[in-house]
Amino acid sequence: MTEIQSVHGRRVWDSRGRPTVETEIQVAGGGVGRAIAPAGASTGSGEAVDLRDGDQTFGGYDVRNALAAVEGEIAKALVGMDAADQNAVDQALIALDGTPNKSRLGGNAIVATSMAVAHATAAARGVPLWHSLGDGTARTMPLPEIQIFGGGAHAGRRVDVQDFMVMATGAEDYAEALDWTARVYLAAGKLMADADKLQGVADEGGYWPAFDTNEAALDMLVRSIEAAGLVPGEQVTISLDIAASEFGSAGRYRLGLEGRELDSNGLSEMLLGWLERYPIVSVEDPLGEDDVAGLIAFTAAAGEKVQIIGDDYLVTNAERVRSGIEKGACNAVLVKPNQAGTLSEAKAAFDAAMAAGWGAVVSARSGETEDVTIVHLAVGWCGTQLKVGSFARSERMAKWNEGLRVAETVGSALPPVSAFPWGR
Ligand code: 2PG
Ligand code: MG
Repeated sequence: MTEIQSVHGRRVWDSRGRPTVETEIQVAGGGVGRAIAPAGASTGSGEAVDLRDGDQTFGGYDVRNALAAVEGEIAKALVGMDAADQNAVDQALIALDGTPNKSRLGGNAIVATSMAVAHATAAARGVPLWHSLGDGTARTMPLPEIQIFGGGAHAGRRVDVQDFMVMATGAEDYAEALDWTARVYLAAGKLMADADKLQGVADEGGYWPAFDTNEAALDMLVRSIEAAGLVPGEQVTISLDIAASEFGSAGRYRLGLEGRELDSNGLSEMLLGWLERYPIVSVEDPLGEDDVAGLIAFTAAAGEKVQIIGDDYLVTNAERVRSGIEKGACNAVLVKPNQAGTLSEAKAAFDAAMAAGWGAVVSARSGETEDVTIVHLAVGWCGTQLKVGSFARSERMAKWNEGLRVAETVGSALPPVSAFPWGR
């Protein structure tokens, strides 16, 4: 019923207007699944690498070689395999590529194929993907983490911090979390317009950060929550992705906005000060991917009360997650399937975190499409958090809206606060 019959690669376009890879798989019995590779801008050095043509076409971002890999080598290896055996398919993809970072066939070719296989299996079974992945055991929806201001590499480095986000931690359910976030997003837009700072949006749909300091963005975020008629710190909390690898390495950090340089301790102190002054419950990549000592020190100082997410440092890699757990660096992992390259590897990183009582946040990339696979992963794996970007632009809204559809079957309830690292 689920024997792979055909594998087809298609060139489609992402939210930055760049080419990307869509794979379509057909299995015996007629089930068809397709998935599209997303793309990061602030990538960790340990991620699976996309295969880009690197020639004159589309700034070197074209994917004809990756598509040729899907239609050629990958199709040849996968036709005849059982799509329902995701692990066997993923192992075949890993072996076929043969490199540690999937650079030969391309992380983009491999992740689109790996996800398409899961979709084809679900289609053959006649159930939604979340159900097919988790045997339908999901009973809660993940808590949305939603960007209000974009920054860093997603906004021409206008401010240093990459994502200023909110989480409707006091919301009754998933639907209410979206309602509250919509109110905050609208209120932020109005405040930006009133302050003559409304200049459009950044890569993930958050408002363009026309601020003089990083703190000014935090102040405006708190005011936006209040202006939406919600209580900061009780109903709606703040979550930041510092993405520190983008402005520092070897323990030296250059805050472009303020024109000053900080060492690892200095950056930590600045962030710990923010934790005192603002209702922040989650901080991603507070220090650079190579600053493990800094991550350990920051986790020791703040890990009891806030979630500390490793993105560039852990790159959705189970071994790295286990090493982070051992060292006490971070207490949560960001799970991006294309950082790992295959669904099985992403799931292994997710499982390693959950087994240790860590948080796990299933995440989109800054370059996205209408593909909604990550919503199904978060629900099907019984994940507790989902990060998709802002509350605008349809590559983001497609995912929040898919969550509303899934919630009609799963129920809209959110996980209890004890499920989160900041709630224990
Ligand atoms: C991140 C992501 C999403 P990118 O850093 O967490 O915000 O960005 O996809 O550019 O790596
Ligand atoms: Mg990040």
